[in-house]
Amino acid sequence: MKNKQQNKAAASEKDKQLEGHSESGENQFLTTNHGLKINDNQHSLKAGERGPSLLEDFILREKITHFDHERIPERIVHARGSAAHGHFQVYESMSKYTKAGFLQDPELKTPVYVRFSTVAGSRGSSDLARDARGFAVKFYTQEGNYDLVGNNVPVFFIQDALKFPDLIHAVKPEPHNEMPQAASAHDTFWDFISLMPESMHMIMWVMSDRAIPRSYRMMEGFGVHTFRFVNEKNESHFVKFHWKPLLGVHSVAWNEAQKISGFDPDFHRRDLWDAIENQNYPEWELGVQLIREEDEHKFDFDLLDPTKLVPEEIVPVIRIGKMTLDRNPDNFFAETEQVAFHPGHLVPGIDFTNDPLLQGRLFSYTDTQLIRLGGPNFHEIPINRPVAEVHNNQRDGHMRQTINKGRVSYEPNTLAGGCPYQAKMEEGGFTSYPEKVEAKKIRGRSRSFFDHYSQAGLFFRSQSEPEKKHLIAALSFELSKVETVAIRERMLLHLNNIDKNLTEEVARNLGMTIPESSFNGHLNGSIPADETPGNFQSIPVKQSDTVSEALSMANTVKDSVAGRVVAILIANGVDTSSVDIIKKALGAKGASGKLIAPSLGPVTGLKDQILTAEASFFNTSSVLYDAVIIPGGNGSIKILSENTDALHFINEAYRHCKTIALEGAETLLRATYLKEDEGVILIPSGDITQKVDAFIKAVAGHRVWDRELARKVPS
Ligand code: HDE
Repeated sequence: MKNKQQNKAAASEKDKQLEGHSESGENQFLTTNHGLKINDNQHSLKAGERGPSLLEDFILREKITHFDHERIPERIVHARGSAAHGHFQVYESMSKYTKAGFLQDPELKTPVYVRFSTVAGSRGSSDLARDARGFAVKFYTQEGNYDLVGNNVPVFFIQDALKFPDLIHAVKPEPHNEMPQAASAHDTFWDFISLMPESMHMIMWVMSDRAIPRSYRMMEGFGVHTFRFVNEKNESHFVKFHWKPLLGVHSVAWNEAQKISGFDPDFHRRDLWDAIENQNYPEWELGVQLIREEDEHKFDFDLLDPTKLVPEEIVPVIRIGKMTLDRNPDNFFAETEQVAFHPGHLVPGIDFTNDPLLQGRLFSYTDTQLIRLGGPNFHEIPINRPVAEVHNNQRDGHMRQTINKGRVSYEPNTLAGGCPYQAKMEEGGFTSYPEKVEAKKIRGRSRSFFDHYSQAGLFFRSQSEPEKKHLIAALSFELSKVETVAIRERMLLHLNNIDKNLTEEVARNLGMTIPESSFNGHLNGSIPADETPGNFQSIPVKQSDTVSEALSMANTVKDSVAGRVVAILIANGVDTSSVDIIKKALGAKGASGKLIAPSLGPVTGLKDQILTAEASFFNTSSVLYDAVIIPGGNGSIKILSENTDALHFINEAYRHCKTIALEGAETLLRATYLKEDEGVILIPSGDITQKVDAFIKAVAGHRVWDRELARKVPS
């Protein structure tokens, strides 16, 4: 009962804060920003109809000035993003491990705002760039905001925050000509990477299909760093956070990604928006890997090293709760652009570790908001405001919203009865975990951070054959765009420490041979120069043949088509009852079918029933759909088999390993490149009712990637 009230209170408090201003109501006059009703919004004030404009025109000046200041600086990284509202609920109390209030009671619903993003591109760049994705969650808990600011990759490029500006400068468009946009396939990125052996594990992830997701809804999320859970008794466990999507983890093909960037650069944004509008609410389970304090040094890597993951086979992921996104934002700028995440937004029961990357982040995020959001009061912007009460003596500053009453803005005081006063630990006051630190000041890193290749190898070995092939193709693509041969050579040396076969294939694609290890320059993160030179020989390479099934998307969930979009190709003469059956069957499973015809507008079916084409071969492409189905009807099949755009559409879907079903369409089949496999479903005329479920089941499998191996289809 108490929690129902709390749920309502938190939700309605957040709603109140986000209550929008609507311009569509009745009896609303157009006004200036100061409330003056405007009589003419069409003409500026002039000295005569053909005369000069007057400086006196305060209405013109107000409107133009506001317009001139509409933009704020975009995020330095993660500029391109999309977000949604939702809530989180824990499955059962985690009190044994943490006292965090939002992880105690299964009845408590905590509002969340989640922003997904790419990293390198500008605000207007394509969603489908090859890149890691940001996965930032703001929990509006009753103890204050908690932000879990993670990525869809469990590791990072670098081990120390000091290298972050270098990494980002290297990946961003090159400074002399601002090219290429939202792409790592250029010299400066690979120059830097080739000198940073510690980045090799993350390189394996970003060259894998994880970096071209099918949808934000089908991505895993990771907290990356090791954090701490702290319970009421002040006992700590190390914790790694995971988000597991209930739709499974799926991606598109690289050739497809490049084309989607042209056909619909908003592909992921649209997908998230449409899914929520259609009530296919995306869901993730929050998973934790818990490690006892005394086990900290039992791994063959350092828990503080953000370039390492803890294999799920060693420490299982326990699913502790569920997050559901069920409301689109009302205003992109006010919410998604102005939301300010920060790994330092904590609640009692969660704490940091000494991961040197995390430690640097704790400085960066407030600093960046000061410039981006214009001052120290960004926490007062509705999307950033906690539902917990805020009382402190902070005052004034740019755009202050709160009108603090009274004359006291200091502590301790007697004039305000001592308020606001400090909270004891048992009253919910935050205290840092009293970790013992005894050390000399040093600029350096622990030797336990020096193994840069083992987990890169683990990742590669754990991939399925199609995934390995994609990764090799991605590396070949990226390195072929690098003009400086010495950079490519250095990369081949690194790859050779990861997997010989991988390196040979990439070298072959680049028309190169693997060089002898001869680099004697400075490699970051190798054993320090006073012990051995910083070159390839000084980096330990361990041999192993272990694999981790959790690292391959081949082992993901494949049981849902919710939110998937299927292309239904039709032309005059189509069997409209088949179309009807397909649409209903897809709709029943939360998927949708889009009617695509040689031209937009009416399509006359059998028995003269009229359908309306929602898209045509002029304005759409197979890359925007998850699967293709061609309903029967001799007239329609004949037209489509003679239409080169239709044939290209089907062939391309086949190339991208999609499921394709054809009803009574032997002529059409013969005109395409298709060969029968588990993803090519031939339906005898009139059998659509019996076969449509088999089609939907195949679509849930996402892609028939093995087609590439068996049929030698390029992806
Ligand atoms: Fe960030 N990062 N980051 N980062 N990061 C930002 O903060 C930074 C890192 C991540 O949707 C910035 O508000 C440093 C790791 C996400 O608004 C900035 C370092 C991970 C988002 C910043 C890192 C992330 C950001 C830019 C190395 C995965 C987008 C604008 C020490 C765990 C959040 C902003 C959103 C955003 C700094 C490394 C995730 C500049 C200095 C590792 C998801 O403050």
